[in-house]
Amino acid sequence: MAISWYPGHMHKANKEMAALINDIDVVIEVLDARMPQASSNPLLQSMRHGKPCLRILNKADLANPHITRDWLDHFNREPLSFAASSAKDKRIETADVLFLCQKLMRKANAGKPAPVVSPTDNPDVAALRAWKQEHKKHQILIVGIPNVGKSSILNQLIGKKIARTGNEPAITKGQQRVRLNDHWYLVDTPGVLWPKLEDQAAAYRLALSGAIRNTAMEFTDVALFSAQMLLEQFPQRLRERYDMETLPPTGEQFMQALARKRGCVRKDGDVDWHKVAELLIHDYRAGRFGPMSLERPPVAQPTPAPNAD
Ligand SMILES: Nc1nc2c(ncn2[C@@H]2O[C@H](COP(=O)(O)OP(=O)(O)OP(=O)(O)O)[C@@H](O)[C@H]2O)c(=O)[nH]1
Ligand SMILES: [Mg+2]
Repeated sequence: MAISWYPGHMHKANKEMAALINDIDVVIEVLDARMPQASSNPLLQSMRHGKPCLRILNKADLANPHITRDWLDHFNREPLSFAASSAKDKRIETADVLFLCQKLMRKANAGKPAPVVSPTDNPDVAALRAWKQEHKKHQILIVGIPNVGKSSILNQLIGKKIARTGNEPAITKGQQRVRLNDHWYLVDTPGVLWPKLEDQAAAYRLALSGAIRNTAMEFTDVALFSAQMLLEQFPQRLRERYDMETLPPTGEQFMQALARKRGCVRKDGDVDWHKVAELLIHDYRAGRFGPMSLERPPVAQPTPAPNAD
């Protein structure tokens, strides 16, 4: 079954973000460190209107730290973009976020022409304008897919639990603007996806991560996809987690073997597919296979030598 989840509240949230973007200084896009590609919203690039962007690769405790480092390098190579990671046990610091946001704003303003001061300008008015510019309140918009940890990051940056968080998608229902200090405001937003999830393999990874509401996906399909992927890419982790010396060759056979091993069987002896699917998916979400990155960044192209063909 194809995965698609774009309810009305996401359409509304996307429209509200687009309406606010002109008043925003920096966008923080929160990505899932295990799958930065699948969790990156393609609509955001056009919606950003060239605003600088800080990517926070969150849930880094669940990802392979070496691969997360490669992703950070990848995003740091983009124009007007910085990236940092954050994890349950090693949260990103407010001072670091503000430092990166200020740096991004300076970069963004560097290309802009200086305001023209007319010789007839009243010096008081000019001074007031300069003062206002200097003391302007800056706004950071926090965006990202559902359940990726946006509100947790907002709470961390503010230093208290202001935004509701929870381990299911669509906890945040509307925009919330919060004062961080005299100069900065943060705007938390509801998690959004986009109307058509073209890359269905990526959509299945999102479903596995917990970004798609349970009622919008078939648990068994997601588990079969995941079992096949884990068999191909992480067989040793499966062997260790489920204490299986040899692994069946296909995802379906693996799920059947796991069901029998863990008692996910109906009274009539048939496999309880929903129960065993839940077992595998919850084990992944809880990080019980150990830190695991499902995507790698594209290989960086070497910068050509000045006189290269
Ligand atoms: N392992 C781990 N879990 C995290 C991390 N950050 C947040 N979480 C958990 O992820 C779940 C979702 O967090 P939220 O902050 O509510 O996510 P959100 O992006 O605001 O979600 P929506 O508002 O529903 O879009 C919660 O159970 C958090 O405890 C992290 O760095 N590591
Ligand atoms: Mg939230």
